[in-house]
Amino acid sequence: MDDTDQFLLNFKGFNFERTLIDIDVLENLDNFEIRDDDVFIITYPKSGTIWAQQILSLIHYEGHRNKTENVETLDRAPFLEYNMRKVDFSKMPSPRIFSSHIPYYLAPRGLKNKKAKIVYIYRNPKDILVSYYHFSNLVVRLQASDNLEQFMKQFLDGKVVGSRWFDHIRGWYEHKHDFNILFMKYEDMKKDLKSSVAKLCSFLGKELSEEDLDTVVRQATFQNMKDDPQANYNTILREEIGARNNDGHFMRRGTVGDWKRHLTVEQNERFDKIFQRNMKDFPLDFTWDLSEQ
Ligand code: PPS
Repeated sequence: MDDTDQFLLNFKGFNFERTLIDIDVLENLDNFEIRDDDVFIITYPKSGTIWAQQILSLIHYEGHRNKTENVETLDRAPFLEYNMRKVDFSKMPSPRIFSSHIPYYLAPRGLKNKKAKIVYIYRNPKDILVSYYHFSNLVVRLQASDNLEQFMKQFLDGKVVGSRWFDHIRGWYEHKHDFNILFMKYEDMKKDLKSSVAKLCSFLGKELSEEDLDTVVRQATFQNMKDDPQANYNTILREEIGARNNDGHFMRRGTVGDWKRHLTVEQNERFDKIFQRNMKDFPLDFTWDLSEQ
């Protein structure tokens, strides 16, 4: 048995986290009943999932915006495949928000009638690599690595939860016509959160006043989310997921270009070559550093 097998469960060619996954859930994904007003946040891990959970919760729920309700974003936008709290999805009020890392080919069939909406958040893969490296060393359910080099090899080979980043984004993008999907770039959200929230509202068909829009933006900044127990995942990490130390957080740095502090020149060049090979002619562009723009 490969070391990674202890942490990963491969289902139809895609790696899931072994201890959190329920094989019955995976086998029934195709038939999962979709409502027309469902919204799915789909991401490759470490691309801004919990950020999107917070933004969509703030857009949809007045009680989240004005803090009159104390509900964690994990409960507002539970994971479809990692239903840790065993929520009965059929009892969730509409519009339901789900989060998921699944590849396009495991998406419930009902999403293909293009009524329910998908928000796909993507991020430059070097920052994902660095974020994922720290996260894997933090979370007991993921395989720790001795150094970034070791993790980079696993990441590029797809021996991680979410499999190969290249396949995930390519798959969703190349099948975008099968779904009602909006692609949002993490770095654009970072650069201009207000415009990004406005774009999301327009896609979701949700009209917010200027004041509400500002409230969403304020509560979705990195620092405010980091301090917000409903959004920062600190309790979930320590009490449900399990952490190897007390220092790490889901809300780690939240920046663009952190990879420059971690990758050696050689690692960066190797990454670039593999990126070019896999993403040649891919239409979406990536932002590697905000100062470059
Ligand atoms: S997971 O485990 O897949 O659900 O992780 P995910 O939420 O997709 O990604 C975590 C990274 O997103 C960053 N994050 C943010 N960045 C900017 N602004 C806000 N508000 C925000 N919220 C979360 C988080 O810090 C992780 O990135 P890194 O680079 O590790 O800091």
